[in-house]
Order: sequence, then C-alpha cells, then structure tokens
Amino acid sequence: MRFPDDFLWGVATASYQIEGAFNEDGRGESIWDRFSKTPGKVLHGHTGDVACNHYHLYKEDVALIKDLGVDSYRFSIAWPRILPQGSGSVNQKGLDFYKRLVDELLANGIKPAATLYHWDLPQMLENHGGWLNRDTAKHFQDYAQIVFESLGDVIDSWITLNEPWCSAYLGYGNGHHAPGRQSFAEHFGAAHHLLLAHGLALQAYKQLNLSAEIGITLNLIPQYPASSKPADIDATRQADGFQNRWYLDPVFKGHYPQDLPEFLIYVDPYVQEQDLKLISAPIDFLGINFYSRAIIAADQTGKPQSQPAQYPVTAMGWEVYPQGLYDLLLRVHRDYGPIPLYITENGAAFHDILEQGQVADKERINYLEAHFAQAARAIAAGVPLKGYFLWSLLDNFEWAFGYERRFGIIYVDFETQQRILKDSAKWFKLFKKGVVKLSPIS
Ligand code: IFM
Repeated sequence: MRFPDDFLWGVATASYQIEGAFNEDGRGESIWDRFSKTPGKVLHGHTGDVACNHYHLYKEDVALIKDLGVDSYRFSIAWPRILPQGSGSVNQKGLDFYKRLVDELLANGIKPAATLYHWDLPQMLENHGGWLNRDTAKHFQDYAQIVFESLGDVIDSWITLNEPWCSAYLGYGNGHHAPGRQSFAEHFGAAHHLLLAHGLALQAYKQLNLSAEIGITLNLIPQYPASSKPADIDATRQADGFQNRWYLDPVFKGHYPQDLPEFLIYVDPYVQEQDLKLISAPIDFLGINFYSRAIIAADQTGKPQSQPAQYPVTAMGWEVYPQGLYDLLLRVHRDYGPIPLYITENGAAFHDILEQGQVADKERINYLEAHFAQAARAIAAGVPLKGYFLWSLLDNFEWAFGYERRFGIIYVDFETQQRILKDSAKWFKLFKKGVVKLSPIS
C-alpha cells in the first residue's frame, strides 16, 4: 500500500470549467460558449461565463493547492485566449495570464502540467467545420507551437489532448457536448483529425528541443463481459475497440484496430499517407483518466449493450469499481508498454451538502482511498505508474450538467465564489503528509 517517494501527486482542472472571464482580455468565443448559450443544451442553461472566476482568483487557488501539499497542478490552456479566431493573430494578454499562473505555481513550489486542448475549440474554427476539417489539426499545431515557444521553459509536463474520444464522439457523434453535431459516421473523421493534431503538435515540440515530457490523455473504460457467452465476449471486444483501442492503437501501434472493419470504412477516407506515422511518434507518457467500468452484453444483432451497474454509483450514475483501475493499468502496461503512466484524472461527483461550513463527503473519501489502493497494487505488480491527479481541485462547470455535478475536493459556493475544503480535501492533506494510511484492500 505504499507509493514510491518520487510519486507525483496532483490536482487537475480545465480552462472552460473554472476560468470564467469569457469575454475579457481579448479572449475569443469557444464552441462551449456557443453551445452552453444554446437553449436546451446544458442543464438549467448554465454557462462557463463566470464558472469559478479562477481567471481572477488564481492566486487564491494556487494558495489552496499549496495548502493541500500536492506536487503538481494540471490545468488547461484555452486556445481562444491565445488565438481568438483559432488562427492568425496572437493575443498576448492570453499568454500573459498563463505566465502569471505558472509563475505563481513555481513560486509556491508546484510543478505545472499543461493540457493544450481540453475541449474549448475556437468557434471560428468550428464555423469552418471544426474537427471535421483537416485544417483544424494544422491550426492546432500552430497554436501548440506558439504556446511551446512562450511557456516551453517553465512547464514540467505537456499533454496535447484531453480525452479525444469525448471531443469526437460526444461532440460530433451523439451531440451531447459542443459543438453538438450528430453523425456517427462523421465522428470518426473528427477523431482522426484530433489524433493528427496530437501528432502534429508532437512534431512541433520535437523540433524545439525542449526538455519537458509530453504525452496524451485518454479516457479509458475497462469493458467486462456480462457473461462467459461467446456473444457477450465478442460484444465486449467491439466495445473495447470503440472506446479504448480506437485511440490506443494508433498512438502506440500506428494503425486503427484491424478487427473493426465496420468502423474502418468510416475513418479510411480521412487517413492520408504519413498521418499514422505522425500519430504514433514516441511520447514520454500516457495519461489515463479513470472513473468507472462498463459491463457489456450482446444485443439481438451481436452489438454491444451496456448493462446496469452491479455496485453503487456516483452522482453521474457511474459505477464505483476500483478494481477496474488495477485491471486497466495492468492491461495498458501489458498491451502498450513499456510506457510511463500517469492517472491524469480520477475522482467522483456526489451530492455534497454544505452544513455549518463543512462538507462531510465520506463517499468521496472512500472512493479515493479505494482507488489509491488499487493504484498502489498496480505499482507493486510492476506497472510504471508515476503520478496521480485528482479530479478536481474545485467544483466546476461539469459540461452538459452545468454546476449540478460537484467533482471538487474543494466546495465552491458559486454565488459568493467562496472555496471551502471538503472533508475529502482534509483527508487528502493528511494522506499526503503520511498521517493517514490506506487500508488493505478487502
Ligand atoms: O469534468 C470532466 C473533465 O473535463 C474530463 N474528464 C471527466 C471529468 C468528469 O466528467
């Protein structure tokens, strides 16, 4: 139940979810500004206009991070702050904000880990097709280059994309996320261009000879067959291919999953020579976001169908299944390693109640403790897991659920912008100090 001494503990956030200041200092419009203001798209019509007002309260937030005693802070850079139109002229004030943030982190001994794309595509690029347009990948490379040149010497760790499955499938496949397009076939084009953007950003990075590590973050969901029937096992293979291997295989093996010809027909028209070479260029680490698992059975036609949870669920309806983290880490290490791994997000939303200045979020403590234990078990089994970032530092804008789902270990009163440490944050501080130990896995 121990972590190595140099294990990196951190907390994570993303620009649109916390920054606010949506129209300040020259920031351009993003697809999430447009989407959240479109009636019916986000619960209660919430938007990220103000969010946690982190753009103005960043010093206070860095002080909170320091108080937690963590080693690193993972944040994302808003592309529309840097290039308000997505390409073309650079907004220096946008870069300056991230310089101020990074200075503050460094002054407090906290290592900055920056994600270049956590879903806030400039709306102007969406007007020209967004991720369905191959040019967007090239614009991303230009944007990445600008950020690398400006912050390259102060960032400890770079993440090109956060969860391209979400950007592609939720954004262009089922329309649950911005920009809200709905075409299953076309979303494979978006996914390919996102991966190409990752490869092009890597290419730009390598040419700059910078020393920080660089990788990509995927949201991986281990898939378990509902029974040992061959049909369920085959449906699980398909679900795993769609959710996990569709991103892992091109990044690590340089090809899309060959056992899924029914999807290859959609992506083939988008793939040009050299794309997969760029996409599979070596990375320094893989970031894994882990929240839950899926149980899969075959429907009448043999296609995968998600089955109900077998254990308690979080406020998102996601089953709490810590063993899934262990299984996933071992599987990724076995099938795609050796590659250093980070858990770049793990955490849970629960129905938190603020009472007399306290949030007694015992369920979140249990969730974290159980997942930490499985991570330690994976390390003991030989997985090169190097760090673990909690999602999230603060309650924030949870995309289509607005402010209705609270993932923070710090409670945010969105009326007053007051931050209040939940019991989970207090527990995490003690854990970091070595005062509380993990219980053995039962
Ligand atoms: O809030 C999100 C985050 O932006 C990406 N990963 C999952 C989190 C919880 O849904």
